[in-house]
Amino acid sequence: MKREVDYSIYLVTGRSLLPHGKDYLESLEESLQGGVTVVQIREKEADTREFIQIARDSKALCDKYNVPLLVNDRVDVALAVKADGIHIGQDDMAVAQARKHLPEGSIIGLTCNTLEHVKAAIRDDVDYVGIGAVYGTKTKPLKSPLIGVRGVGVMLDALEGTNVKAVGIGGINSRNLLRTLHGTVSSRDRPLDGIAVVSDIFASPHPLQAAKKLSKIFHAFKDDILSAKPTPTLYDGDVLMSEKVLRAVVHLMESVRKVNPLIHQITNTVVATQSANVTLALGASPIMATEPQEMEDLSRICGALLVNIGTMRAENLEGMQKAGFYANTFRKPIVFDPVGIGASTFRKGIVKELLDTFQASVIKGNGGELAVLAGSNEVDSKGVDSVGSGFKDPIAFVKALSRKERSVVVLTGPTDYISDGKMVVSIRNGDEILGKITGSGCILGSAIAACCATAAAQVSEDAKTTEGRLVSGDMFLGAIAGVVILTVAAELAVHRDGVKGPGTFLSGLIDTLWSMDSQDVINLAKITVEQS
Ligand code: 3NM
Ligand code: MG
Repeated sequence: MKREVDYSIYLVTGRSLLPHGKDYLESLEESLQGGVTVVQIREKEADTREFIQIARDSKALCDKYNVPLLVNDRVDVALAVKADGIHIGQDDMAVAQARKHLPEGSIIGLTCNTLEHVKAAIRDDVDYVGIGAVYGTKTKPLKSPLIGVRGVGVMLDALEGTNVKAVGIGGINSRNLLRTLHGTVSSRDRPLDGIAVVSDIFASPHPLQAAKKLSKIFHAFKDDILSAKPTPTLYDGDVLMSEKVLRAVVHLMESVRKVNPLIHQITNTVVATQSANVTLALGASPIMATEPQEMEDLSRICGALLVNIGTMRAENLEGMQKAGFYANTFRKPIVFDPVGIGASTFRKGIVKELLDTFQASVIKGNGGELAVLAGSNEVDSKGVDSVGSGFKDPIAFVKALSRKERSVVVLTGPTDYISDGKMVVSIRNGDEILGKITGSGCILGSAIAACCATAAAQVSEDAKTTEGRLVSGDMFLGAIAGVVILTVAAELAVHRDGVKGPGTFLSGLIDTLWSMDSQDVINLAKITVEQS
């Protein structure tokens, strides 16, 4: 009989990382008390006799806590101490060979750095794969490129329909764990079965607390994903009614003025002034800060973060990554605008780095941008603009991208499509003149961020107990409201006294956002819940 393994908190030992004065077995025992569920003994320096002694002592401790013990690389050591199994790397003994030597029912895990490795692991019928490295790590010299959270999801997709379990490894710690778990879920909703860590536990002077922290976050995430709670404000069961959406949008618009959220925006130099003015006109407050050193402080106090790569320079990357990292840490909504992602290899690389660092709540872009993000060549782009008529099936497209990125997705165009991965809402408002001012898409990002910040701020204390979530509040509603408010305002602004062309239109738009009321939105909004 094969032992049933709980892979959730998988500790890989690292004696060389122990803090000064901390004993190995003491540290191991504390980590077991803190909630480690499986232990792998990893010894890269020890000679065979020492390795066996360490493994034997570790096995006795693991038995005491009824936790399975695996040995890294060495079948002989595993046999000598009657370990529960073995963990092998791509350069170690072949899986089939290891299995031949080990007793029936032994657990076999394999390190996988690529999709090909994962496919081979399935053919070899291993019990679990260790997917890494997710992030950079100082604990092990890496021979293959970092996978990144989004790369892990692709590998988890490949495990669909198999019994092979998966843990992520490399640079995972309590600060990035929740974001890691959310970011690695596959497009078919398969999460990691566990996370493997060395330094977060072994380098800690308090391994019990370190393990406990990881375990708490892991289980909060698991509870949340299993409960699959519907988005709080918009749905009646599984049903979305456009009437209800409209009422929620109007209510949220009024709330922005009451809540007056602070919106941290790292945006491009072309639109920074008008983005700040639009934010103020909506009743929110902008702060346009870019210095990496102040990101932690700002994340604590802001209501939402907007990241826009329109005039991206390499030196802005650190600030954006820090801002996003802390926004996830403090559970603030993030609106991400991958402006002109298709224009250059540089921008494409930046987007990958950013989305591997933070989990966006809303991603917005035009057809060309979102096509590149999705890896589709259905829509072309020219610089920052989209070319041609768009997707054959925009509804299916936004829904699929939303599921893949696990973020609300806003596809802008003559009709705007918004999806939370479950439903799609389309908005048929706006005016052609929006295409005649620069950055109409960028200011839409500011409007969405203001609405998302307000939606998050309005969540009742009750709903905040969903600790497994990266943000509370209805980001789908926030995205819809931002689009409706800005596009309805554009329609009104065109007919405003004194508006004669693009220049006066921009001032007219800001004035309209400032003075617009609920009735305007109720009269003009064209919101459709798409049946897909
Ligand atoms: N294997 P930490 S990364 C043992 O990518 C190991 O296969 C990796 O250590 C892989 O949790 C790694 O301290 C080290 O980053 C993980
Ligand atoms: Mg190895």
